[in-house]
Amino acid sequence: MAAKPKLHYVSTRGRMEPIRWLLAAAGVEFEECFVKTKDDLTKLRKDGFLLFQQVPMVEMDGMKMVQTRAILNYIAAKYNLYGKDLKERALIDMYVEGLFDLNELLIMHFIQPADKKEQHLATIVDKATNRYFPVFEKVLKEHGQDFLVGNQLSRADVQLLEILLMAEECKPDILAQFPLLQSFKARISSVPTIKKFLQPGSQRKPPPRQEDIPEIMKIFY
Ligand code: GSN
Repeated sequence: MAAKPKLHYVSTRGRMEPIRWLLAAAGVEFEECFVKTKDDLTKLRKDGFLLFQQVPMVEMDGMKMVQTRAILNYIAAKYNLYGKDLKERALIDMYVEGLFDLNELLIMHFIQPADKKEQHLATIVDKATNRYFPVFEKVLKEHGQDFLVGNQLSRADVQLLEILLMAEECKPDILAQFPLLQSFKARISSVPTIKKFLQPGSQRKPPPRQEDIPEIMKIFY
């Protein structure tokens, strides 16, 4: 049996969380090797394991893969979560890249200083509800299907669900004006592999706590 993918990153969500989500959705078990100190990161670099001296890094199929998007592309293609032809793939890429932009805002929210949080939240809510969520609500309305692309589960569904849940952590009623996103959330959450990942005790990470941020910053800067 092939070895389980091994994920090298800090024990927070950050850039690794979409990778955890995608592997989980694909039903792939994985191991995590947490970078806990700057020395841990230095060791990975000295061992020549990090192409650009950065994590996330995923050991998988004999490769030491870096660059979040490259890793996600590989997993999506390998586990048939990347559309059935080039046009579906292009659509999935567009959706996913939009979601990455929103994800960047959400990730930054958790590390905002207390006096900037409110203003940052207003930006998130504005961008989520006026730019990103209407796109996906419209897609679902127009084709009337259960999944975003090609009527089958893809990485775009997995990443959208991840973002919807994160956005709700920032503002619990953020989906109020989006009935189809609400039913999408319920539907994708009940896909068996994803349902399992959403249960307590899985490798899904909680939102970072403010008090953990300085330790994480020390590792990378
Ligand atoms: O998407 C990617 O994997 C890369 N384009 C960026 C990876 C990255 O920035 N990794 C950070 C830690 S995760 N936080 O944002 C990192 O390894 N920083 C240390 C460094 O020397 O850049």
